[in-house]
Amino acid sequence: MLKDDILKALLDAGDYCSGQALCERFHVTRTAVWKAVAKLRDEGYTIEARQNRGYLLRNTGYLLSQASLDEAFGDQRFLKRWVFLQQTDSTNLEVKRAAGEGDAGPTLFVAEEQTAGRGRRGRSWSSPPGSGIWMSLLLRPKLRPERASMLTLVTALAVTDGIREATGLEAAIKWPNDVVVRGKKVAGILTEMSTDLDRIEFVVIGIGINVNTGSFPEEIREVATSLAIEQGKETARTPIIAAVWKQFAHYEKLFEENGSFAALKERYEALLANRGREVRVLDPDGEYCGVAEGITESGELLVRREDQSLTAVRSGEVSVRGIYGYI
Ligand code: BTX
Repeated sequence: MLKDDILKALLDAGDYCSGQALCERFHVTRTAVWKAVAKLRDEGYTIEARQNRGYLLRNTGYLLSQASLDEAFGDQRFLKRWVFLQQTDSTNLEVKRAAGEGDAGPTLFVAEEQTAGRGRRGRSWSSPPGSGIWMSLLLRPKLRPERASMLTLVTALAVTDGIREATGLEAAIKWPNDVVVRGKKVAGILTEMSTDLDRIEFVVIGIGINVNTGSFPEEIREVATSLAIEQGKETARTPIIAAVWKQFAHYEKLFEENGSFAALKERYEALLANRGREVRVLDPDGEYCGVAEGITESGELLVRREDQSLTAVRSGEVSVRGIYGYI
């Protein structure tokens, strides 16, 4: 196909390729070249076009592929399988389909683009190609269903430490399921589960990380950021993916061995952006304010209210938001 030939020519050139040279080389019109470039951009390739110079393929080292995942996961033992997809509706849905077909897990799906990326309570998650990490894990943990929500906390810890390890940025956790850098959301976690009577059939752990995103849709511009915006430079995604799952394997093992969050609590609280700050708890029975003091061993957020009483806020029951700014 013309687009594959053009991709190869741009990769080989490593520099600008004039549109005219591409036309002559492949015996096609300028419009055909332009259309092929548009298709490649749709697939997530960043291709710059400059008058008089032609086309330039950017960040070739930053592309995701099955081969780059194979290399990243070659010597780890936690994941049994990992699958790269150029495009999907949602990697959480990929996991559910795989689980329905009997996949034993742990299996990871990573997509370059999601057309129906989702957040909690039916909210949408912006997942354009070429810039982020959109991935979900299929896990069949031996946990009681009421403990499954703690996996969101384990994951937040893994994502935060993974980002810190891979980039050096001071990422922090906004309880329960966001990771923030300088008060803006850089990653989100969506944990879902399927139960069979009183047993977990499988858990889906979905993670979205904004890596090389340069700008966001209007409606999330105020709250969202990316690793590239915070670091002032673009970065390869596979080392971040590898760091997150390395951290996850470590923390999940500690969590499973203890059957509680006890061994993870200290590290979690050290990374907790809410800690010591005023928070507003949007409880369905009435909103209240307080200061977040930390978490309990079952993962609830401890909030000291104005009357000095201590309330343990359960995950999923409420949203917590700082009064000043987003955190
Ligand atoms: P959440 O419900 O906490 O956050 C969703 C909200 O975050 C949206 O309503 C919007 O305001 C904001 N938002 C949307 N897109 C972005 C973005 N790219 N960056 C920052 N803020 C954004 C958080 O839900 C859970 C998100 C999980 C996403 C992963 S991606 C892989 C997997 N597949 C899938 O469909 N979802 C998960």
